[in-house]
Amino acid sequence: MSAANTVNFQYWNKKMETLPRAELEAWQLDKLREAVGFALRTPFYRERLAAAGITDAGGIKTLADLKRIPFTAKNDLRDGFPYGFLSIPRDEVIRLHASSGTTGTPTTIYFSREDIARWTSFVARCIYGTGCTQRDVFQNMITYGLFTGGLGFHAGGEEVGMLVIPSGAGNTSRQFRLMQDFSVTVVHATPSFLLHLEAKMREEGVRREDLSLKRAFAGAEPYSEDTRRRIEGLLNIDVYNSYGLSEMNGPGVAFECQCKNGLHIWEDGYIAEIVNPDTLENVPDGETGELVLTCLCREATPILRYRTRDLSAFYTEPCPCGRTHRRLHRIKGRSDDMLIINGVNVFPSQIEEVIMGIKEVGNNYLIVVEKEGALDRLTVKTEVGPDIFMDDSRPLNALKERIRKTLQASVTINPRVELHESGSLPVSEGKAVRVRDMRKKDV
Ligand code: DLL
Repeated sequence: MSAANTVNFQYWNKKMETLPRAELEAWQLDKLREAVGFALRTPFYRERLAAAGITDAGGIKTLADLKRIPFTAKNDLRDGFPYGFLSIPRDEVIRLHASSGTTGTPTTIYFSREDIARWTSFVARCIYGTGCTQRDVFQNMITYGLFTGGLGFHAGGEEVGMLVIPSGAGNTSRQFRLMQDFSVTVVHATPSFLLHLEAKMREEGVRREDLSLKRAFAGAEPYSEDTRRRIEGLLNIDVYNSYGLSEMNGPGVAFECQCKNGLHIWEDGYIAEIVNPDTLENVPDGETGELVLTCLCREATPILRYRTRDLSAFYTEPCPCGRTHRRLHRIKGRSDDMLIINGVNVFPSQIEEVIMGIKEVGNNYLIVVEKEGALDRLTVKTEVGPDIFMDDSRPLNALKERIRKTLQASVTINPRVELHESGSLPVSEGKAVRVRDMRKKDV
């Protein structure tokens, strides 16, 4: 990556970001003991850890003892709703966040004042590491409220000293107005909202030369490298991948540096493992598996060895930026996202990778799976780009056929392809809903 030769890397906390591995691991051991100490105050972990022979924090002698700690799953957190995982007195808690809870009971995370300060400094580290400074004007176009993306980035942006505009998600006309009025240089949104914004820009006659945008942070949902390139090309900006989850505070868990090649996971705040989701054994470095995270930076709600369901792999070589914290590959999807279509395993991310690589395809798409007799039928609906005329059927049919063939070659399933006019497929303000699996009764 040429960035190493051309970029002046900036670090929010150079000492911690470039800490030699041995010191980083000594720090982790110390923090893991603290986390286990807090966990032992909750009935759930007291029971689970005792069953594993851990009755006090001193039971953790080396980092290898992590493997003795049982995994925690989303359902465990749900079962503990609302206060089962709270490990400090209630009146020392200053905030809660909760996951969307689209399927059943939400999971709630509590924060002490120190927890918020630590989380904020991790988000500031992410933001500053992309080259932002206090001269930047930052429009936070993501949902505020119980969702962690809004307040998490808001606080991180202020910590860096940027001028933060809490615009929230949605309402593209107002977003454009704010961007122009205040010469916004940095935005934060889901990648699907950035694509939607770009399509709306053309509709509303806003040109990218009218904007002062230089960078975007995009995350909270999976997206492909082609989608990143597409957004970068259309808006003429740098897009940085941002990963996090409510159970681990929210955003600020892993982030790309100026090299834009893998996400540094902040190992002074989190212990990351990648396991085989079936055997739960650690996979060799470089191999894909399920990311398991232990939170080292929160006292109010300790969570140990959390099964994220997110699929990723570690990079094996160090990053040219000099940070010692390992990098994760772009999240491929969630193990529970995988579609089985007539016996073939397909990740929605594979489909996105193909269609976003075809330049005539527009910025929005939808994957529909349904039953047709005994068989499953995959339909990929995509919008067309602005240069394609919907009333000229010959080039449309040729495009459709090209998409179908490329998809078939990639996922080995013959899909039905539908082309739709730009702006006609549904858009959601938060995380995009890209898959409709009609085979499931509750859809
Ligand atoms: O999405 C936190 C967040 C806010 C991250 C803003 C980044 C930016 P949850 O709502 O709990 O938290 O959803 C977490 O979203 O387990 C992944 O499946 C997915 N996800 C988040 N970031 C990425 C990403 C926030 N960059 C779940 N790439 C996670 C792929 C992502 N998937």
